[in-house]
Amino acid sequence: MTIITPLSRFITKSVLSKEQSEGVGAKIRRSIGRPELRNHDPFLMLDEFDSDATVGFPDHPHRGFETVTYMIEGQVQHEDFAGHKGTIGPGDLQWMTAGRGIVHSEMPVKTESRIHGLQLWINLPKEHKMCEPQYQELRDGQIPRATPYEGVIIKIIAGESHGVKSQVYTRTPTMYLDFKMDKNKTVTQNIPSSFTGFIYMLKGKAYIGDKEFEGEAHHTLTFSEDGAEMVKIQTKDEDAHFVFIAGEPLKEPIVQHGPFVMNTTEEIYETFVDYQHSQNGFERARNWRSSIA
Ligand code: FJE
Ligand code: FE
Repeated sequence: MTIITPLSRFITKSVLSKEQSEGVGAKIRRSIGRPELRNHDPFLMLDEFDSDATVGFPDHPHRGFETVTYMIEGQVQHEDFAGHKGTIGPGDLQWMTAGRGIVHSEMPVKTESRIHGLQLWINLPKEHKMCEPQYQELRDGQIPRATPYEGVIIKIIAGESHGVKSQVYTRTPTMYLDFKMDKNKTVTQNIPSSFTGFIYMLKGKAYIGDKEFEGEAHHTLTFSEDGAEMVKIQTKDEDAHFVFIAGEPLKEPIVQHGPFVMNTTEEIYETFVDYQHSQNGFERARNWRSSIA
């Protein structure tokens, strides 16, 4: 018997993200997490935010997962209940492991006319859900690039591409790549056979897989789960900008209540109690108010 492995993953679904409101007046396009894209283990949510600077995400908690903020344009300030504070500018990355608990505020720098970026929520495996919070912060210039061909630039936010590796530590094995392709280019991207993944298009058009499935801006294109270890991506008469995100599914039960993501309803209940009583990781939430919101 011969088993024929397809050359490239193919696209199983293409879903448009329409604009909606989140936080305080922020305009977002939800990719992963919207009704048609609910179960994408290990990913919980992907939002493309694109707003003016009058809006934001004031003081709110997280537990049990990671938030990965990647700026495209403009600047977002953040401040947490432990005094960790900073600004994320164009091309910069903030990889925040909330672990047992973070309360923070994410607000645009008020002098900016536009804030545009992506926030990805990655679930944590059971053994890491209650870990100490950690930040991995990289400026645009510190994120490595691969240029496999002229006119193809890949920023390696997490994982590996064309021999270039990211130093970001991923508790949930994750690849996060930012592709900028000129028109009429072809590139292949390796992907571990067990990973689930998708492309989120930011600009232009790309053709994915051997069947050349067309992807346009604000669409999420999910990969087949057939074990193929490569994705073929082409551009034709337009340049393209997209992110390629893939990860090892955790295959653990998920109980999510807004910004808390645990394995059981019991753990979610304990989280409410911990947050309410400022304990078990939320000690510093007591009477804390951010200075930026
Ligand atoms: C959150 C609603 C929210 N997408 N994109 C409920 F809006 C948020 C939240 C964000 C967020 C923040 C940034 Cl900087 C970018 C985002 C949702 O903060 F955490 C809950 N629970
Ligand atoms: Fe947050």
